[in-house]
Amino acid sequence: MRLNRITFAITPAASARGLILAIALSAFAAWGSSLARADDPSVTDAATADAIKHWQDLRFGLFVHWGPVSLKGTEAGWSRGSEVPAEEYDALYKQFNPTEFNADRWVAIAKSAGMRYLVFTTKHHDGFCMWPTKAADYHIGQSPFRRDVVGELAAACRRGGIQFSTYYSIPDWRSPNYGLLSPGGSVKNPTPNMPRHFELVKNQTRELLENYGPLGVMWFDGDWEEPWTAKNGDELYGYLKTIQPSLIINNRVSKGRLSTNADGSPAGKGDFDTPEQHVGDFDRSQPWESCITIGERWSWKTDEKLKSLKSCLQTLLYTVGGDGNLLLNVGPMPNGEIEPRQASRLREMGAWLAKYGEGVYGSRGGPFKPGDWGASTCKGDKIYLFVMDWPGVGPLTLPAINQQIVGYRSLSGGEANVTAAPSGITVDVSREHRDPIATVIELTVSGQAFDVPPSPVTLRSGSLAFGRRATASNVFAQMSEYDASRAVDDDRSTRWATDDVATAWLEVDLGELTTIGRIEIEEPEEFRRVESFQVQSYDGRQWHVLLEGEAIGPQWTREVPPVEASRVRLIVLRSKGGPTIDEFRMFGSQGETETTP
Ligand code: FHN
Repeated sequence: MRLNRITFAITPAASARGLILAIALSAFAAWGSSLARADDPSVTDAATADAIKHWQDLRFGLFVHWGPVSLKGTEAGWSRGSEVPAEEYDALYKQFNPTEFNADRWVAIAKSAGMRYLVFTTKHHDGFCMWPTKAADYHIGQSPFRRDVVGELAAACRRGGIQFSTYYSIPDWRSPNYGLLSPGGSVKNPTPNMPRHFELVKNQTRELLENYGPLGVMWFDGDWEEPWTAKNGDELYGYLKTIQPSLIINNRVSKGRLSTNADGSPAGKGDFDTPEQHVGDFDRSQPWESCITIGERWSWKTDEKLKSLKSCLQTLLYTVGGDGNLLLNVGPMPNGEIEPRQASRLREMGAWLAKYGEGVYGSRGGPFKPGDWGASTCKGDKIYLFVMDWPGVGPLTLPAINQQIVGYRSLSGGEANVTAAPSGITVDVSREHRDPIATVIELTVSGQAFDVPPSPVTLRSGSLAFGRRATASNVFAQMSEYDASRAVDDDRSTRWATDDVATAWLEVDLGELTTIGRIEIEEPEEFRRVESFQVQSYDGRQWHVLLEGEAIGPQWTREVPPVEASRVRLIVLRSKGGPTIDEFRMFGSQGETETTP
């Protein structure tokens, strides 16, 4: 229990023994009252609820994956015993001396991005601790660097006024007690001792709270591994709340990343959901945070391919529009610096947010749900529209709402033109003032904007595949959020994704013979992997090759001589990594764009 600073008005006559006794009694009282508070579910829930509200208002945080593995430029944990022999990996700390590490500089970079909290990997699956833990013999204090990285970061965050949180991996593939070993948790430990591992987890997470707390979030990882049970997670959740009632704990303390399992059963404990490498679904009931990399990897890699400014900012806007937080990850270099390219991308984000980000912080998602059109947030009597795509030159049509629109203005330049009718709300800004990242329009309504019922906005592409039955040869981890239907939903914030396969197919059933004159395919900017593909059509008797291509990219469009087809499929013949497609669209001789509320 971290003791509050205890001060006494001490008369010269007070004896040292009396002072020690007074401090001890006061400390015991503080400890006892905190336990009492933590035992009282109403107070603990209130503490958690207040902490979650504050955390949600922060909206945007920096995730940092860093450790001695940065010397190899490979993934933390996962490369131990695969790209890097385990013995070599485990000795990396002996040469780890990041002389350019400066916690205040990291915090300054986070703040320049508009980030308001920071989550740091105190211990990843490789078991190395970035603080001088007393509970294990494998930590930063034994490296040439010796300094307490976690402690310096915690202090710098406090100085910088941003919330500090700790990532802690439950899996420890180096530990003789954990149930799974390297490479990548793929080897069963013949002599595990999970009760002892549980004690290590409790002792180390208590150290983090007592030495560096109060923390914002204890960010656990490792939910997918079977040696750890939901019962372990629930017990650990309760234990940590007795140490810091206001602590927020993510749902990876238990099993699963969403609050309900695929079969609808409730998942284990956790204060927020943790969708990874994608924007979570719109959800105002369960707090959630998407964790996403600024490049392709979590840890440092020399030739990392960074996402564009547009991709990073639109990811943030889609996330807050869904009522979620975004935790955007960087992997610092072995010398302790955040790579200048990544720092620059973050500063660019901050520059845009400084001008147009009013609706990002302290707001809630909706009422207009995210979609191809963009996203929206609300705060007080304001609705913020982040329009990312327009139906051609025309205005955007939004569903009518149950409140009056009493004012509007463009925050990103030009004049907004807004009209409201029972059929819907039309919103327009002249083309020259439409921001390529997002045109930001503020609506003022007659009541509390959060009370407007959420509704979808559909920017119909006119694709004949829209909503049609789609199937695929492979779906990532069999997860519905990545199934074939996500490639025909006219929603670029969703995608069909696959496991790490080199070939795959995606097929659309049009229901009846239909004339096809144009094909459009969209591959996510950050996952361009297809190297060779075909588009084939089925005329009721046999398949015909319609088109062939190599790279797809963000917008691949080809006209074809009109052909009759009842089914159309994309066959990926070669891909570096599992192919993933945002949209697979097909049109008659002319595709139209229209919006319908
Ligand atoms: O295996 C880890 C991975 O290295 C990274 O830390 C991510 C971040 O959320 N979590 C696990 C993969 O889901």
